[in-house]
Amino acid sequence: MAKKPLFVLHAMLLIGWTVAVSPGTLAAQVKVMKGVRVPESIAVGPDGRIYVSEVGEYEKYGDGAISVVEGDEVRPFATGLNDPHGLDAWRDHLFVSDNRGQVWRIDMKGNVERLVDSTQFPRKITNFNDIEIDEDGNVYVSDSGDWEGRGGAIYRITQDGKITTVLTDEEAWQLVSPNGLLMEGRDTMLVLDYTTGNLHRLDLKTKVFKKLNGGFGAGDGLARDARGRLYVSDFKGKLYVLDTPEGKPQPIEVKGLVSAADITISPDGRHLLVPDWEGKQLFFVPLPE
Ligand SMILES: [Ca+2]
Ligand SMILES: [Ca+2]
Repeated sequence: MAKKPLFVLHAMLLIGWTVAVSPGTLAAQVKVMKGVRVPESIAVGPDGRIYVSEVGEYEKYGDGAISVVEGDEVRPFATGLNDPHGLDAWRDHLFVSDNRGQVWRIDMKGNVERLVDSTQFPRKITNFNDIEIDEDGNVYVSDSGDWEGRGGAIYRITQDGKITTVLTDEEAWQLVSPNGLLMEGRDTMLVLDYTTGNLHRLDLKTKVFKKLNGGFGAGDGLARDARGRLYVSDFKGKLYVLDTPEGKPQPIEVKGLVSAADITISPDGRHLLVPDWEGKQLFFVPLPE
């Protein structure tokens, strides 16, 4: 009887070792959902389900949607949007920044209401990108600018549609193409830049804008897990994990990932959800140990 358990243990260790080092086996652990209509952002809704913004054809109005992941399918939930980008939830609504210059508020029945439109902003709108919402329901939107180094801005929008300019490229020259936004407590926010690949911390009270890290290529999305680790996506198809915003970025290799857009953590807290814009697919990547 003594020998058999020893043999079983040995076999289990071998299997464990194989799983841990074989790239093929690791790739199989990453779940992929294909046939998504140009996904940009992914978020967990007020009901705990996974929602994704689908741009459809870029620069085409009316064909964008927010869809919901149900089992192995991605089904339309709210339609008639333009080029929906950043997606986030607050209380019982989803909020979407639309690249064509709108911010949409969507209830849990899929009814779409326009919170604000481009004409209401104090500056010319160029490319609305990410969205982030603080605990009071203030909606922050990044405008990534005209892709030629001008027009970058971050705005704050209240739940009744009042708009405040938080920071512009005229106030901080390092704000070139702000994309991913992530709150850090009440008064500071992380800002990831698409053109420079730099990560900054913005003090929302003093407007101090400080570089923390860099080298993130076409920086797109930011996410934080329950352990406080930071995840950064590069639209050129790379993912990184950092223990702190100032820490050393560790790459996460995902086979077949083409362009990683705006990421989030899954409802079970165990996966990084990655919309792949050019690959038209969603990746469920297990978090590192
Ligand atoms: Ca579209
Ligand atoms: Ca984005």
